[in-house]
Amino acid sequence: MAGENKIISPDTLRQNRIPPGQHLVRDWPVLHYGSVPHIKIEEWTLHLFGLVNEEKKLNFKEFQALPQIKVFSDIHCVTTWSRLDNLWDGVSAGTLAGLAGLKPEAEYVIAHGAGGFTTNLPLADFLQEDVLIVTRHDGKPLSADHGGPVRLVVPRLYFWKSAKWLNGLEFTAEDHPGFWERAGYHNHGDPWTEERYGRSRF
Ligand SMILES: Nc1nc2c(c(=O)[nH]1)N[C@H]1C(S)=C(S)[C@@H](COP(=O)(O)O)O[C@H]1N2
Ligand SMILES: [Mo]
Repeated sequence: MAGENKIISPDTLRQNRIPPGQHLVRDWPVLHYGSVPHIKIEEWTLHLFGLVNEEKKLNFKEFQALPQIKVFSDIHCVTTWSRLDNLWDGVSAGTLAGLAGLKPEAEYVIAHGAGGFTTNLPLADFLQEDVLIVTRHDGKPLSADHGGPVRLVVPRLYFWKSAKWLNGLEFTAEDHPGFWERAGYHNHGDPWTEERYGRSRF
């Protein structure tokens, strides 16, 4: 799937790119809990911690010095809108995992966003080649509304897994359901099998 340094998310190659129960939008809705934090680039850091060989805290300059790639992907929000044809720039999840070095016990990733937001995913989903820690969308710096300066993008899961205002990636042996997962969303969130809501609440 890799071109030069552009990854085509495999879901964009499906004959029908709209998962069941979703509809297409052309704009890009803004959705999150709470207010938008305005994070200065000079103050932003990304903490790689938990079950790693070498804990790291990267500033924006160090982050930008890592190999940059592009990912072409679709967005599927659990509130039923889908947005196709997004081009993202950033650093691959695998590059960051490799930088810190994962301990063999690591099975899950907890993505941390500003203000205490978390979302959880299995390491296997995080390490897919189209998972990106993003600084730009369609050629422009990511706006604060959409999670800038840096957010996570996990194209193959519902968009709530794509933590905005990302400031930490924690590698764990056990699963720790995050903010929306504890609020009733599904623990995994595959849009193709409609893993929308958790069994406990709905
Ligand atoms: N930090 C943080 N990230 C978050 C959320 C949030 O509440 N806080 N909401 C998630 C949800 S539910 C969605 S649908 C997407 C929306 O991203 P967008 O506003 O760029 O469309 O962000 C996700 N990431
Ligand atoms: Mo959402």
